[in-house]
Amino acid sequence: MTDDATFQRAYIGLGSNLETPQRYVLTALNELAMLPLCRLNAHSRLYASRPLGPQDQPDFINAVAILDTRFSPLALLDQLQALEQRHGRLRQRRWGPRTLDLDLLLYADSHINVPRLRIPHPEMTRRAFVLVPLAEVAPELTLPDGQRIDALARDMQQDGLRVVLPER
Ligand code: ROI
Repeated sequence: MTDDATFQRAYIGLGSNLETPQRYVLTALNELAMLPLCRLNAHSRLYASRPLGPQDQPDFINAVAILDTRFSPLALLDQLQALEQRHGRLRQRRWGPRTLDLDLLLYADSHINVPRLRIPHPEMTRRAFVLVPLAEVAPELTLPDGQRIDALARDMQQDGLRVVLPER
């Protein structure tokens, strides 16, 4: 028996659209890899996406990471929020531009609904910039309600979503 048994699989959505968004996302991936009690299992390529919400803001860079963790969901959320703060998370208005967003999308097969945290992330199935990178790293994944991620991603309007890193 290895201690792997205590790791739970979490999926994290990353997003940034201020200053140097590719750098923010790449740095955040490195920092996820260095979190205590966690192992960065995989991450998607980096995608550029048109902003959902107000259009008078720059395009976003989005990616998804698979993080195996021994933190509880709320302890992991604390870690992600501390990481956002360390990046001087700038967020002037709701649905406006931000330097770094880290969304806890899924945690094992958990359903969580507390004021600080809802899992699965309530918006994830409506967002191509989440579903497409998620299907890239976890094509076999199903949501706790049985929906397949690859099918959801395929059925999604992917307008404006394009891979920017690695360059081809
Ligand atoms: N739009 C895109 N394309 N990507 C995001 O990560 C993102 N994040 C947000 C809002 C402002 C809703 N729009 C977004 O928080």
